[in-house]
Amino acid sequence: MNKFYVTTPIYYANANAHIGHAFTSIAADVLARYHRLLGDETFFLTGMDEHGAKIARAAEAAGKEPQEFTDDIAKGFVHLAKVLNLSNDDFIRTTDRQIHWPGVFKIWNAIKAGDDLYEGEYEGLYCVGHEAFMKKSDLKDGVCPDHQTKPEKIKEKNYFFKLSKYKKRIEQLYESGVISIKPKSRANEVLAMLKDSEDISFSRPRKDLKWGIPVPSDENQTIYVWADALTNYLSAIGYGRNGDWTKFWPADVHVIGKDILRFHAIIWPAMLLSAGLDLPKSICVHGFITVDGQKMSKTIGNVIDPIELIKKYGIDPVRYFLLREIPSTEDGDFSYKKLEDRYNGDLANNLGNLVSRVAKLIETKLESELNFDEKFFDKKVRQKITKTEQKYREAVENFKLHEALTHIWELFTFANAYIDEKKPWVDITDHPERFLQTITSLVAIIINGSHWLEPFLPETAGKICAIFNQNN
Ligand code: ME8
Repeated sequence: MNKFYVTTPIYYANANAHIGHAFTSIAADVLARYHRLLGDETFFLTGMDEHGAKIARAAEAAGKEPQEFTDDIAKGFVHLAKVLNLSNDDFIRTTDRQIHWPGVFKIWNAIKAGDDLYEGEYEGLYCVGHEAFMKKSDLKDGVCPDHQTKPEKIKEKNYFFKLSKYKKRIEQLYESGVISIKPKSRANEVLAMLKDSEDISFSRPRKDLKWGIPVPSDENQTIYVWADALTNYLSAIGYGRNGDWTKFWPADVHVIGKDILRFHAIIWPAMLLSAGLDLPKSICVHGFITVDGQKMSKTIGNVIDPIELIKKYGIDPVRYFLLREIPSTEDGDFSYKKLEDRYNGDLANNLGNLVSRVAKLIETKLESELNFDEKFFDKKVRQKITKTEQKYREAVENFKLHEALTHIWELFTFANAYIDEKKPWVDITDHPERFLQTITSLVAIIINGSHWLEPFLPETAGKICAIFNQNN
């Protein structure tokens, strides 16, 4: 049996989730469910990134202790996972001292033992929003273009990680495709970013960053975001604790947004190489969602709360909209109008009508049992189903989830047209064999289509299977 391990980023516990987070999680859920359908032993991980100055400040602003604050935010994300109908097997939190911290200590020590950490003095411009140092050239008019804040000048003692030692090997990973990045165009971005990559600061003074994991054997330093956050992918499956973490490691897919490509495609592989661990097999990178053409922001007041959206439209219409309307690897736009158009056009008119037309024909006109024997099958339909499955699988495996849905819907459109063309009700008395063939072919389309739909719209697929007495 194959194994399949898929992850989402761990989300910052500084604010509640928005549809961007929901999109990443749903996309990863599709991959997990798809691999379960194939029979692979699957592990799907999501969770929270809870340390750092940004979170400590958000807690302070809310008048709470950081742990209490992150507990509340994490509760919201756990609830969202349920509402999104995610099939995650685990939910990791970086504040978990039993589950996460031992893994972080272990990777830190492994990197140190490989002589890849050294003490140095860091002087630079620090953006709290990014939790990262920035170059002057990254700024626009002296402020961070993403957060519109002036970075702080910082001079401090840090441990540094010898990232530059791994540049050549990382370059080869992408040139030879050892780690496959989807879409491929992002690999070129990684190679360009790699050219500017230098050793990175791997810890911060404890006095400036109290809300974090202490460096083993140096209580004056706190482990910085890289070793703390990225290690979640290992700690969750048992790295640093007892247990067979190699059962699922290496990750088969890290699903991420384009904003954290450098962390996952350069820093993470370098850490793993240094610690002598296997590398993830692929990284699927999606774009960003805008709202009515604008960046989502609290200041503009256009942040879309997925829970509210689902309350209004139901889970599957929201999953469908995000997975069909937003091209998986590019930026896409959310609007209520687009969501409603997709809902009415694709779900209600196309799929909804198909299911009710065929169910009604069976209920009112079919007197014999359905028989899926080849002779009751229209060859044209058989070919259409096979071709659709091939295109669907290729699309999912290339992280083109919107295309996979397009292929399924083409099949449903075909089926609706097939009913119009065959007019099965005309055949009931004079050509019962032909009637049976048409109905069998239509039911086969619906059953196959809803089977492939399960990873995308589990609730809808389940309902359709129940109507046609099939187990999904
Ligand atoms: O970066 N459209 O956490 P984060 C689509 N903790 N996706 C979006 C989005 C948008 N407008 N905005 C956010 C962090 N995302 C770190 C990650 S991983 C070891 C550490 C999604 O809460 C997208 O997946 O800022 C992006 O990569 C992620 O949320 C960033 O989440």
